[in-house]
Amino acid sequence: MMWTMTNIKAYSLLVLYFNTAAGSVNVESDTSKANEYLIEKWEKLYTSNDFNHDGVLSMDDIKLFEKFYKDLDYLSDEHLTEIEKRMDRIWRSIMLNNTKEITKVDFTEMMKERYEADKSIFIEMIRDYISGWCETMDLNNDSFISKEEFLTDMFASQHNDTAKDDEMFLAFNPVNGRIPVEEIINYFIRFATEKNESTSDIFETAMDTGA
Ligand SMILES: [Ca+2]
Ligand SMILES: [Ca+2]
Repeated sequence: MMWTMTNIKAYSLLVLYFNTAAGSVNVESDTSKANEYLIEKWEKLYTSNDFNHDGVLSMDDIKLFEKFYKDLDYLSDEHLTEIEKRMDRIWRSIMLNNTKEITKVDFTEMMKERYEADKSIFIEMIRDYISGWCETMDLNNDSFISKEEFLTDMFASQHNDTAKDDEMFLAFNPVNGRIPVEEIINYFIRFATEKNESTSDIFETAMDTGA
């Protein structure tokens, strides 16, 4: 059969159709690679979560965090059990990948694999992590983080430099002395997933300055 202009047009449309269809599939399961900047931020996350500074992430770190809340002496046993249950789950499944301890290299490799496998599942995992964290931090359960709640959490995380913690709190632009939980969640998701180095990042800055 001779190729007429109509055949060619129909063929082009067909190619266009399949390319678009393939394109939309790609958007749904974005498997693009992590870049160096993102991997560096995951390394910073690892280091800032090594609460007992022994160079490795393990359950010991989160137990130290939980102990701080226990020692506060004003939370009910019920509330403390909730915190412990929530933080143990997050730590075990998200940070330690259900192992006893994880090295920095293995941690970033795990994050890279999760990120590259499926962006939307990765984002949901990060949301689960930071939401759980905020629920613990929000002691009076009003969906806002007061300076007192923020500092309590920083101390529990062994970040005891009050001046730096203050600076980090102010970086969130608190309104009437409080930060909406939703804002912290969004900032953290950006920190853990944004590949573009040019956007300023509250969490990264804080980790760089050692808050
Ligand atoms: Ca540790
Ligand atoms: Ca609160």
